Amino acid sequence: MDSEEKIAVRKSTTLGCLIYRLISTCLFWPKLSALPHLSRRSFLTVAGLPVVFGAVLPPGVRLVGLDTEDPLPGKHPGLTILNDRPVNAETPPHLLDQEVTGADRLFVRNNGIAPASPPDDPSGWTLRIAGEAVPEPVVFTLAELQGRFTHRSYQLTLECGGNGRKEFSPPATGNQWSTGAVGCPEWTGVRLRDVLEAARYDRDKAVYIGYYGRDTHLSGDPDKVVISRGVPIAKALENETLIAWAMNGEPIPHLNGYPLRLVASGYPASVSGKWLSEIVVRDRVHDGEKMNGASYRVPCKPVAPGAKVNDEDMCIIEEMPVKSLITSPKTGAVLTNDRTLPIAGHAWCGSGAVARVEYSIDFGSSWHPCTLTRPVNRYAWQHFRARCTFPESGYYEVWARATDEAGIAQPMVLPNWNPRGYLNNACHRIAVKVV
Ligand SMILES: Nc1nc2c(c(=O)[nH]1)N[C@H]1C(S)=C(S)[C@@H](COP(=O)(O)O)O[C@H]1N2
Ligand SMILES: [Mo]
Repeated sequence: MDSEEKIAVRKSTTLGCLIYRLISTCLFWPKLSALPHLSRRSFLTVAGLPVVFGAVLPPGVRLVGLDTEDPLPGKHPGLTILNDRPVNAETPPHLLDQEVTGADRLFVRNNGIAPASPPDDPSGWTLRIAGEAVPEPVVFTLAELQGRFTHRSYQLTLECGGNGRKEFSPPATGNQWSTGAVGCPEWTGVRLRDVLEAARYDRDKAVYIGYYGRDTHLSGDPDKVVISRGVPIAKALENETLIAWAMNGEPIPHLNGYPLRLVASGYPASVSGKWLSEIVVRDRVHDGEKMNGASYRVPCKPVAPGAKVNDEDMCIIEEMPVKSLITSPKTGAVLTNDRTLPIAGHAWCGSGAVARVEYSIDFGSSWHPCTLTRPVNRYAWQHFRARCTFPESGYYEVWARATDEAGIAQPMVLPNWNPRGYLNNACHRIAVKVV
């Protein structure tokens, strides 16, 4: 997306916000009109100037000059906004060129509306543990979770199952993510396992867990669940499955689930419930919102692009496939005095580690090794580097390809078409001009 397009998106986003706010403020107008005396509007100023006709400004109309509200509070201005209601924004590759993703750079994927008034003091936030495989529901406050259980910190990669959806043909509905619905910050919290044990969950009955969060459905209906997904109990009990309150040592950004969220890395990030209020330990596969139909499910066996697939032939996505991203240089780099170019990026996969990353400058005819770090802990992304040498001036592409420990490599072209456009792990490519 060039900068002009981005401005257009920002503008329509702002307009969307404006209309939405206008409608919601109108709903509250009876309350405002009940106020005695003149509305404050007559005394409004904008940038130090009195709003001359402020007293007759229709209720609910926001002054354009005041419209400085940030659609992505706490986020880097370089994120690409895909949607503003619900908020969805992805991170361009070059902004992910940090070993540990900055909290301001982690993508945002909301299915509903984030809780309206995040608590200043979250210590009283509650998490309930319930479900068929828990003898008696138990409620913990955040302060109790923090006081009672051992704190753990891990770098954990989160990737939306729909990252890369944009490439699907025939296209898949949903956010048209390109490459940026991924990141790997450091998370701090307690092990879900420790908390489930404290709630005396039944090992023989437990099959799956499911989460609930405090966001609200787009319809505004308080009884409608936005999303309630989960993981098999074995995944829930892994050391790295956390109930987290911090990202990079600070409270989790509001848009990423402040003050408490689940982080179960390696699976599509949709299992990592935000604004976490409840975990149920189920005696069956969790059947919450977005566990069924085409949501986060793919055909159990490959199908032809565009095929219609019956519900019973769809399987829940579990481990994410091996993938990599070139984060430096930015695509479109121009080399002037030199024919060598250092490249860098990250590689990750949903289970085990990435065994190697290679790069190609001749459209995949030959591949050259990159250096690759070991993950600092399971599910942390790994970092690769290489120095490309170009034989002559002209247009090139640098392609990167990761291979997991099982020997499975990223495909060059879009793999396994599926109705909702999940799991695109095709190789990332950047353009380079050598002059
Ligand atoms: N409560 C709640 N949890 C949620 C979601 C949501 O909409 N509501 N979105 C899910 C999806 S689809 C993804 S990809 C991740 C995104 O996490 P992030 O916004 O922190 O990057 O959160 C998951 N957890
Ligand atoms: Mo997602």
